[in-house]
Amino acid sequence: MDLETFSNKQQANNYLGVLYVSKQGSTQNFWEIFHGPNMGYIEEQFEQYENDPSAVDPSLKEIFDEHGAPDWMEGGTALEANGVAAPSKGDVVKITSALKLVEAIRRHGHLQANIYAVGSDERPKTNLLDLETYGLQEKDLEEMPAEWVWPESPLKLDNALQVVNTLKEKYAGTISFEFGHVNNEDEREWLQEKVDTDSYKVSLENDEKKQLLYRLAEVEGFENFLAKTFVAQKRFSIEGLDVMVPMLDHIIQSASGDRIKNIMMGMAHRGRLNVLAHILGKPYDRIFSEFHHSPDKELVPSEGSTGINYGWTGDVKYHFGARREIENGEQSATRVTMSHNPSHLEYVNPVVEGFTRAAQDDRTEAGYAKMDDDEAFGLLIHGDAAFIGEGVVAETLNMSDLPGYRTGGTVHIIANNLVGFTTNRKDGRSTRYASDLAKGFEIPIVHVNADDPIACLSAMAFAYEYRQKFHKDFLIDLVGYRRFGHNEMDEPRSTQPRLYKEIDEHGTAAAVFEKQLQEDSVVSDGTLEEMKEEIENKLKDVYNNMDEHETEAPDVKDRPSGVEQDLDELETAVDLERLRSLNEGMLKRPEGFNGFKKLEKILKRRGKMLDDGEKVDWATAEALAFASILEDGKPIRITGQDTERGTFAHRHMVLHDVETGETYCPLHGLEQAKASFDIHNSPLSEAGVIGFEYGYSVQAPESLVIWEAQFGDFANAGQVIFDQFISAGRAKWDEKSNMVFLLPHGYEGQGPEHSSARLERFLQLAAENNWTVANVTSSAQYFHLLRRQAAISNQEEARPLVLMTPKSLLRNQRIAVEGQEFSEGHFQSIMKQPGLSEDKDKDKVTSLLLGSGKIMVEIEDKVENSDQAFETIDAVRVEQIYPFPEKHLKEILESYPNLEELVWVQEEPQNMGSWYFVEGILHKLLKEGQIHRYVGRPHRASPSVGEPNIHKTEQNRIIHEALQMSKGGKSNEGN
Ligand SMILES: Cc1ncc(C[n+]2csc(CCOP(=O)(O)OP(=O)(O)O)c2C)c(N)n1
Repeated sequence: MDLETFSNKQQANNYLGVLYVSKQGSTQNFWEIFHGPNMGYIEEQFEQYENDPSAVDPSLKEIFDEHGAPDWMEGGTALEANGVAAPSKGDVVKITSALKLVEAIRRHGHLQANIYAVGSDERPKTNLLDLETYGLQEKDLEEMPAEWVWPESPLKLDNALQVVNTLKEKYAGTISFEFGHVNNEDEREWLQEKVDTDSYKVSLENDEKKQLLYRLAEVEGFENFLAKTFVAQKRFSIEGLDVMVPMLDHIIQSASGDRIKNIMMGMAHRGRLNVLAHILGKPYDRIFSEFHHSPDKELVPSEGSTGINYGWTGDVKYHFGARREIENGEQSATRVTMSHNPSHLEYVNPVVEGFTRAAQDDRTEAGYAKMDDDEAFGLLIHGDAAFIGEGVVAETLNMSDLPGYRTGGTVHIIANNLVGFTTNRKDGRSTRYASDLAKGFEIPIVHVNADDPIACLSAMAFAYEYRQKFHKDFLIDLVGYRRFGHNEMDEPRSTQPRLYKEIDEHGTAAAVFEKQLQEDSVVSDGTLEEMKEEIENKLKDVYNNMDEHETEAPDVKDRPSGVEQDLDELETAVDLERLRSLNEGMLKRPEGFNGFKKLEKILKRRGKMLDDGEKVDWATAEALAFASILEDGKPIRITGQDTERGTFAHRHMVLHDVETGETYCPLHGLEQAKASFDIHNSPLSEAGVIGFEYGYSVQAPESLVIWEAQFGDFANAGQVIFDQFISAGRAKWDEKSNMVFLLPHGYEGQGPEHSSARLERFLQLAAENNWTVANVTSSAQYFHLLRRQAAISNQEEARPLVLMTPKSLLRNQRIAVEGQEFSEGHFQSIMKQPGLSEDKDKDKVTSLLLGSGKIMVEIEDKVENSDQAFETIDAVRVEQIYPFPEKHLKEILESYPNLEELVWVQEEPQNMGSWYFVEGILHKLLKEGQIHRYVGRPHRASPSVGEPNIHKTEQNRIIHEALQMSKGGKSNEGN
C-alpha cells in the first residue's frame, strides 16, 4: 500500500474520513491498508477511544464503532460487514494523491497566485499545484466524490475536480495565504476555516463599491494635483499602492466600532502625504503650504514633507491625532496617531510599539502595570526592501509576544512596490518574499494584489479579526508597484527598464477597478472621469482659497523656557523617617514566601543602612529612590537585559520562591506605593528595546522609564535611536521624554568591550539641553538624580538622563554615604573631592584637578593611603558633565588666588571620555597666566587594552600623574 505518513492530525483524520466513506459497507481486511507509522497513529487513537470514545475525532469514532480494534492489535483480521468490496490499490493511490494536491493548494497556493499587478514574469514557477505532479488526470478527479477530498466543504460540490478548482480560486487568486508556519493548531485551523469558507471576505454593496472607486480616485487625484502644482518636487507618491488608503479606512472604522481608543501608526516616506491627508485628516492646505516652504526642491527630506526640518517648531504637523465618527453618528473616541519618523527606515517600529503598550497600560496602582489589549493597537507600514533588510524589524517582531513588550497584536502592511530605491529583489533579499522574516515569528501572512481593492479590504478585515481574536501580529504583503522612480525626480527606466515598460502600460488602481465595475455593470462609462473632475475642482478650490500667510515661510520658534531651565536646584530630599519606613516595607515578604536564604541575608542588611553611623550603598539608594517615587504616585518602568536581578547582582528586585518558583517584587507589596512598578528582563536587543522604551516614555510622560544596558558600550547597538529620536526628538518634533539610561561604565581591566559606555558620543550629541549626562560618585547623588528625573516627568523641563553607572564601585564603601545625605540637600552637579579638599589652605593651591566618576574615587583612595601632603593640589568632581556646571566652577576657581593650572583627569583615552567636550569650556575659564592640561590615556583606536596587568599599570600612571606624585611625593606603589 502506497500510503504516506500523516503529517498532522487533520490530514490523518481527513484521510480516515475518506477511507471510511470509500469503504462504507465493507469490512473485510479493512485494517490491512495501514502500514508503518500510520499503524502507530491508529493504535494510539484506538487506545484513546477505549478510554473515552468521545476523545477521538468523530470520523475515527465511527470507524472504531464499526470495525472494533485494528486487527494487528487483536491478532486477527476484521470481519467484512456487508460484503462490499474494498477499494483497489489503484483507487487508494489516487485518493491519496488527490488529498496531497488539496493539501498542496492550501499550503502552496501562494506560489501560483495572481498577486502581482505587474512583474509576475520574474517569479520562479511552481509545479506543486499541477495535477501531473501527483500522477492525476482531470478524469480521475471527476470520478472521485467531492467529500472524499474535502469532507467538511461548505459548498455543494460534485467531484474532486471541482474541489481542486474551487480551492485554487480561494488560495491562489488575487489573494493568497501562508499559515503553515503557525504552530498553534487552534489558530491554524481557524485561519484555514476562514479561507475555506470565505468568511474573512468583505462583501460590498454596489453603492459601497462606487464609494471605494471614489476613494481611489481621491488618492490618485491628490497625487496628480501635487505633481501638477508643485512641479519637480518630491512627494514619494503612493501610486501603485493606492489601495492602502481605503485599507486603512477599513481597519480604523472597525477599531472605532469596537471602541478601541488608540491606533498607533508608523510608516516611512512612501505614500505618507496621502495617508496624512486622507487618514490623519491633515488639511490639504497645510500640505500645500509646506510645499511652498520647501527650501530646496532637491533636498526635501525623504519623509516626503518639509516642516520636519525647522526645529523648535512646537507640535509638528506630523503628530496628528484624529477623531472619527462611527457610522451610527455616535462620537467614538478612537485616536489615530502617526508617529514622527526619521529617514532611518524601520526604526520607528519599536517606538510605535512603545507608544501602543504605554496606551494599553494602567499605571495607577501598585504592582505591575495592568495591560488591556483593547485600549490600543499598533499598525506598522513597511517597505519591502526595508522590512527584510533592517535588523530592527526582527528585534521588534521578537518583542511581540513577550510579557513586558507585547501589544496584543500589531497589524503589519508591507507596502510592496517590488523595488528598493533602484535595487531589485535578487540583490535585496535571499528569500522569495519580503515577508518571509515574519514566518520565524509564526505570524500569519497574506499576499494580496493591490489591483484588487476588494481583496485588499478583505485582507485587512482578516488581519483585524485575527488580531482581535488571538491578540497576535498579522502581516499583509500588499503587492503593487511604484508608478514613478524612488521619488518623482528619479528615472527608474535606467535601472528597471522592463518593469517600467509594464508599469507604463498598466492602468491606475482606480482605472483597473472602474473597468471591473463596468464589467459587473455597477458603474457606467465615464464614472471615473466625472469623479476625477470633481476631485480636482475641490483641490483647486482649496489651493486658490489659501490665505496669503499660508504661503509664507513659518517663523522659527524659540526653545521652550522649560528646556532652558536649569535642573540643579530641584528639591529631592526625603525625610529620614519616611525612608526608614520604606526600607522596612521592602523587607516584607508575602505569607509563606520561601526566599533564597543567602540572598535574603544580604537583603536584610539593607534594613540597617539608615541607622546612625551606617552607610547606604548604591543598590539600597536605588531601591529607596524607587520606593519614594512610587510613594509620590509616579509610576516606574525599568527594563534591560537581566535587569530584575541586575547584571552585577546588586538589584534583586524580583525574588524567586525556592519551593514554588513564584516571584515577588518587594516594591509591589509596598503599602505606600501609589503607582505601578513595571520591571522586566528585556530580550537581547538594544535598538528594538531602547526604541520601545523611548516610545513608552513619550506616550506615558508621567512615568519614569529606565533602560539599563548590560554594559554601557552595548548602547551603541541602538545608536540610531539615540541619534534620531532621543537626542533630537524634542528639537525636531517637540517630542518629550524624560527617560533614564543606566550605562555601566568604568575602566576595570575587563578589556575593550566592557569598559566604556562611550561617554564621548553622548557628549558630542549634547546641545540645547537635549539631555543630562552624568557620572556620579555617591549613592546619594544617584538617589537625588533619579528623584530629580521623576520630578520633571510630565513637565516642560522633561529631558532624558544618560547616567554612567558603577560596576565594581557598586560594592565600594567609598560611594556609600550616610542617610543624612538623602534626607537633606539635593543633587550636586559639582562636588568637593573627599580627603583632599578638607582644611585646605587655598592660597597654596596651584593646580586644580577636575574629573568625573570612578577615577576620582581611585584618586581619593590613593590620597588617603599616601603620606604626601598634597598642599598644592586640590580637586573637584564634575558629577554632571552636561550641562556643564560652568557657573559653579567659575565660582570655585575664584577661591584659589594662586591657581596656575586646571588639570582634567580621566581614565578613558584622550579621544574618548569627556576631554574633547570639556577642553573648550576649561579653556574659556582660564585667567591670564593659567593653563589647562590633560591627564589620562593617550589617543587610542580601541577603548581599552585587553591585558589586565597593562590596564593596572596605565591606571596607576594616570593617578600618579594627576596627583603629581613623582614631584617629591612618597609612594609605595610602583607603576
Ligand atoms: C536605515 C536606512 N538606510 C538607507 C536608507 C536610504 N533609503 C531610503 S528609501 C530606500 C529604499 C527603500 O525601499 P523599500 O523599503 O522597498 O521602500 P520604498 O521606497 O520602495 O517604498 C533606501 C535604501 C534609509 N532611508 N534608511
